[in-house]
Amino acid sequence: MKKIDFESHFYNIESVQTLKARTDYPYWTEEDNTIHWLPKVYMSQDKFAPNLLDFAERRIKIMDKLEIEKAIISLAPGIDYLPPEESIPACKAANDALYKVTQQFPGRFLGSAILPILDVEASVAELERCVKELGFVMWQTHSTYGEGIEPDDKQFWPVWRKVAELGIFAYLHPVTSRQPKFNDYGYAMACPGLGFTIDTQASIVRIILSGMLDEIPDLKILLGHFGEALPFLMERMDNRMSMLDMPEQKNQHKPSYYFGRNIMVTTSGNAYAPAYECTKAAIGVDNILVGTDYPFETMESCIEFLDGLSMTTEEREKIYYKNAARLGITL
Ligand code: GRE
Ligand code: ZN
Repeated sequence: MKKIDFESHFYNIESVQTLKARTDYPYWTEEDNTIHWLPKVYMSQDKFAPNLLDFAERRIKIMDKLEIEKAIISLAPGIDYLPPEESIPACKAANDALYKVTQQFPGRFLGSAILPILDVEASVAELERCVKELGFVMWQTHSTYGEGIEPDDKQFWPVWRKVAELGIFAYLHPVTSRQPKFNDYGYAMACPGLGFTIDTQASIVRIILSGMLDEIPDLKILLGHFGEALPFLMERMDNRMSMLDMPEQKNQHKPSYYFGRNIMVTTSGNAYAPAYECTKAAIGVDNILVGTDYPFETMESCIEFLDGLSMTTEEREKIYYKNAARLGITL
């Protein structure tokens, strides 16, 4: 059965150079080929960089084998919240590099914009360029934009508004959390093992509570990892946040209201059948999409997991490609 992959990552050489030129976090050290996010949070790039950098031919072969008809490709390292003098040229270079690859394999690779988010005006202009001139379909954004700078801050709403206005969608992808609590045991806990999920979970809840989804009701946001554990917590959030209704909460509806209407989730990096069952029960099969998270996970392991889940053909068609049509993406 054909599939559409909403989470597939790349690096372009200019992004790598941007990180290598830095001396503040995050930076990339050449001697040991490692990205340093924070003092104890660093990751060797030996395993992943080759597939991230030189990706088109390798990726398409695996996609063919697994019947992944289309993949939306997004930049992996968080260069988007670097200071604008670095992020503006770096994001433009990444978007241009990605555009070339989408042209090399028309219809197979779809582009996701990366935006120099700390300059809102430049971000809005770059998003327009990416969608109108480069044909991109998504904005890959991150769970935090720096210490205390949150994606729900009102200053960023013009970018979120532009996403809805252009008829595309956003992917709220994790990036290294700044919370000291997660960071002294190293990258695995700080990042994909737990920190990613907790940071992104808090960020989407903040987006809900900020009232942004009431102000921009057409906005569509994707979350990875079967919704960052929020399906499991839905009743508790609805219940406690209504019972302790705070004046700071600007949302007009309970958190669960926004799942399905505004928020959909992917299967990325969470090959756990109980997580799938919970997600399906909590938010419905209509709101689940495929995300392989290649090359941080293998496409094979993701598809093998999904193929092994017990579900009807109709459910499988929805997850593999039919639900994508609600985001304007068809086979
Ligand atoms: C991810 O995208 O999920 C990811 C990264 C970097 C390291 C590990 C990981 O972007 O899972
Ligand atoms: Zn990812």
